Amino acid sequence: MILLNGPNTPFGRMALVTALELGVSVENRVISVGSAEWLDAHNPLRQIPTLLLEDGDALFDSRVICGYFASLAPGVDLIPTDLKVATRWALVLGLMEAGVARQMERMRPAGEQSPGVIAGLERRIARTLARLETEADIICAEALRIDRIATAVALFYIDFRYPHDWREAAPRLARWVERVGERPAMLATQPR
Ligand SMILES: N[C@@H](CCC(=O)N[C@@H](CS)C(=O)NCC(=O)O)C(=O)O
Repeated sequence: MILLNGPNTPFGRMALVTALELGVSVENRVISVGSAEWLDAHNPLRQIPTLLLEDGDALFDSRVICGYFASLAPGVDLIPTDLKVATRWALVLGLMEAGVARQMERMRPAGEQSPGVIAGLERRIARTLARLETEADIICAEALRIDRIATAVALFYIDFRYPHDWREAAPRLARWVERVGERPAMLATQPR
């Protein structure tokens, strides 16, 4: 199977880290999604990540892909049926979305950017980081779980696209993510 991915999408990185951590064999193919008209036939949203299966079917979005990878490694409780974990995962996906949306806004021509939109997204990011820090006791552990993988990927994406000193306000997350960043799956998937 082929994971259609980008060079620095947090959603795609989360999916790839999940596969690597679970030992699921997948070909990671980095594409230019903006010009990939051929992708529409597999995913009309023309978004990455999209997973192409051997039988020609396509799976998206990143949550579904992670769920599929988890189904291939039943010995690991990667996505427990715990609504608190599911909600934390949704929160972290929202953090990724806010980071991506901020980046998209900043890539618009200078005169077309909205400082108000950017400031609103930065406030959303700050609120989310503050909430995650209050849950650090639950997040900052070694056992493989989807909310932890997603949190680590999201924090590194914030560093990559919105470098600022979030660590002072979230010291426990900051210490934990340094350790997680040394895992082979994280080192192998660093944004370019
Ligand atoms: N909800 C989707 C979001 C995926 C997404 O936003 N992907 C971005 C890259 S970070 C993308 O494909 N952007 C291209 C576009 O939307 O035109 C998921 O979780 O996979």
